Formats: sequence, C-alpha cells, structure tokens
Amino acid sequence: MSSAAKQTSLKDRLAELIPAAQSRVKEVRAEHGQKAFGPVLVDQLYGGMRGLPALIWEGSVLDPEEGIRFRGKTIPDIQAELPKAPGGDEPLPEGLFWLLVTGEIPTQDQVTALSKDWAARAEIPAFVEEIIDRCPPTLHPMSQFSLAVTALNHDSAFAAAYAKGINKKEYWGPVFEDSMDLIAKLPNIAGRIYRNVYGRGKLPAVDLNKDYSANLATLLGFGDNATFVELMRLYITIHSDHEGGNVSAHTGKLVGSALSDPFLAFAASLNGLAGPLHGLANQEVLVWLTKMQQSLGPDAEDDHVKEYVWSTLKAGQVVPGYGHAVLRKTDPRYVAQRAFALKHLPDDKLFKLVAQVYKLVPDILLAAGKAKNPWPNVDAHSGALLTHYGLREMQFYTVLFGVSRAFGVAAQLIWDRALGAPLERPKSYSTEAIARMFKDRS
Ligand code: CMX
Repeated sequence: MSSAAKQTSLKDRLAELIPAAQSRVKEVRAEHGQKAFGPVLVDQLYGGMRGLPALIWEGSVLDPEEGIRFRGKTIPDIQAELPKAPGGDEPLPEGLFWLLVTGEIPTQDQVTALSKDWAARAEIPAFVEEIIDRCPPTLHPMSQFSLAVTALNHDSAFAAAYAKGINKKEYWGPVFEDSMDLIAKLPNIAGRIYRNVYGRGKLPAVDLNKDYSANLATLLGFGDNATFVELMRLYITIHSDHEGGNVSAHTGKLVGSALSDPFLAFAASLNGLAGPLHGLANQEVLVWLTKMQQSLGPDAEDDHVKEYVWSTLKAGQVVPGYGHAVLRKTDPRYVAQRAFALKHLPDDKLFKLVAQVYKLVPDILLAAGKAKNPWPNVDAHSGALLTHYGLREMQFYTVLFGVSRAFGVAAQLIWDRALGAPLERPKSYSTEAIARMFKDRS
C-alpha cells in the first residue's frame, strides 16, 4: 500500500468499499437467494430462536467450538495484528473498529487519526450532562446510560438529514457520522455516571492526544495506571462484537431497521445488555463471588466452593458467567482475560477464586445435566480484573460492556444503511395457530 493510501480516512475507505460490497450482495442473492438453510422447527419458535438463521451481520461470526472471529480473525490474531499504543501490548480498539467496518487491518497512522477524531467529538451537550446529573444515584448506571444515549438523538445527523428528505442511497453517510459521534461520546457519559453515582469528583477533560481507552480510563479516574489503560484496550476490543443474534446486537439492528438513528438504536441495545442473562451477568458474577467469599471466607477449599455452587443451582438460580446460547467451549474472551490476569495479577485473591471456580463449575453443570455449555463466558472474568485495579462498583460493570458493544452495533448499522437493509418484520404465530396448522400433518 502506498503511503498516500495509508492516510485514507475511515469514511473515505468505506466510500471506496461500498460499491463492491453492494455488488457482492446482489451476486450472492442472485446465486443463492432461493436456497434453504433447512427446516424451521416449531421448537425454535418457542425456544428463543436458537440456531435459526435469520440475520445478516458483517463484522463477526461466532463458531460454537472456536468462538468469535472478527472479520475472519480470532482474538489471538487481532492481538498480534492490530496496532498498539507506544509501549503497549494490547490492541487499540480504534483498530478493531476499523477492522469491523472495512475488513482491513489499519495502519498506525489511521488508528491515531481515529483516536484524534473521537477525542474531538467527545463532548456531550450540556442538557445531556444535566440529565445524567439529575438522575438519583439509586438509578442503575445502565438506566442512566440508556437515558443519556437516547438524548443524544437530539443532534443526530441522520434524523436531520431524513427530515430534509435525504436520498436513501446516501443514508450511510450521516449514519456513519452519528456512529462516530456515538462511540466518541460514550466515555464522557460513562465517566460522568461513574463519578456522580460513586462520588468520585469532577470529570476531567478529554485529551486530544490520548487514545480512546486512555481517555476512558482517565475519565473514570484510573488514567494514571498504565496497566489499567491496557486492560481497557483489551476489554473494549474483546467485548465489541459477538455476531448479530445476541440481544444487544440484534436489538440495535432491529431498531435501526425502522430508520431510528444510531443513538436510538444503540440505546435499545443498552436496555437489552442490562439484562442479567446478557451483559448484566458481569455484575452478577461479582455479586455472586463476593457473597461466596463472605460465606466461605478467604482461601476456601474446593469442597466448600462446590457446595456453594450446588446451593446456587438448588435455589433455582443460574451460575452467572457460565453457559452460552451459542458457544460450546470456554469463551476465547474469557481466555484472553485469564491470560491478562496471569501476566499482571497472578497472585490476586479474587483472580484465584475465579480460577478455582473455572476448575470446579463445568463438572458441576455437567453433573446437573441441564446446561448445554458448562464453560465460562466473557462475563465470568471481567469483574475480577476491574476489582484488582480499584474499580469495585459492580453495578457499573455493564456500562463498560456497553461502551464496547457500541463498536460492533455501530459498524453494522453503517453497513445496514449502505446495503439498503429493509425494515425487519419476521412472522409470529399464536399457539392456537400452530396447533391448527399441524393438526392433520402428523
Ligand atoms: N447455570 C445454571 N443453569 C444453566 C446455566 C448456568 N450457568 N446455563 C444454562 N443453564 C440452564 C438453563 O437455565 C436451562 O434451564 P431450564 O431448562 O430450566 O430453562 C438449561 O440449562 C438449558 O439452557 P441452555 O440451552 O444451555 O442455555 P440457553 O441458551 O437457554 O441460555 C444463557 C444461555 C447464557 C442465558 C445461560 O447459559 C445462562 O443463564 N447463563 C448464566 C448467565 C450468563 O452468564 N449470561 C451471560 C452470557 C454472555 C453474555 O451475553 O454476556
């Protein structure tokens, strides 16, 4: 690639890529449009649509055994290939966003340009600051987050362009601008919520010369800790995207399909992420581990931990952080966080408990005989890492997941509008309609 080409902005590169991608979709539809994936079972309608092929999602694909690939690349691939901060080991999330949007690995200069662009867009309107400031500290941080992101719709470039009658071929341009604004403003929103709710003082300004994660860490009050900044780089990168069917990703795509702008669409994603079976599981894991520590004391023996896990199951509760609707192996996002812990905090007590639970829970879930996947997911590990660096407020954890998830949802919203994705409108049936339909077919 020539040095001139290396300076191409993300938007320019996207504009270059869109015509070929549109032709590719036409080709694929012409060749395969009438082919079937296989039967749809009534059980899938009742069973949360597990395995039902229903969505196009360009940024990532999830293999049950292998885990996530972002544009074909595994987590170890992106750790090796994406640009890093000077002196850093973890990939910069800026590069991951470039990869999700273009399918290409950006240069260091392109990533630096994105850091600067996002820092320049980071300020949030005064009325959004007021909305956050007026929230009672007892309102869950995720509800505050969703309120603030919804309110950003006030300045949506897409909503304004649509009101003026923009040609549908041009939708992707203002959706791109809104997506960039959305991602850029999340650290200020997250930082403000954190400081308000937990009395952590005034919010500093975003530094135009720092990368996204360094600014996020500073806004939260942990910017002086270089390892925490590295953790944020890893955290934002690996939580960003997990193909399209999970609740937050699918909700964002669904709401975006009504041509709701990216702020409205992503606020809907956040409301889904706030559920305990999805993103809130990272909070639930820490609540569960903390209660276990309180009940068993430090350095609990394996047998006592096992008993505690069984008591959770016998109480009709799930073991948070374990199981997955698609994955059937240990989540590579868990593996990446475990590797970070082994490198930076091998002697941390909570990490040791997380590792002990990892050793014991899968066999218990297998013995209990219900969960299809007894292995840990991403949420089983993240809280222990945050706690180590002093970010101990568990109710805040899902907000960080939300900052990251914006990357994946925004990338798809841009492509949905570039590829002319229509309004989503699947067919639903009542139980009586199904009973009637299959009455004479047995
Ligand atoms: N602990 C106890 N029981 C579990 C379990 C767990 N960790 N995981 C699954 N099961 C149970 C289910 O509740 C279900 O029970 P019922 O038949 O009584 O309803 C049964 O095993 C079969 O479930 P499954 O097909 O294996 O899992 P699903 O696809 O229905 O659900 C998930 C997936 C993630 C909701 C589930 O594994 C779970 O509740 N895990 C704990 C919560 C969690 O960690 N969520 C985070 C997921 C990652 C993320 O999105 O952030």
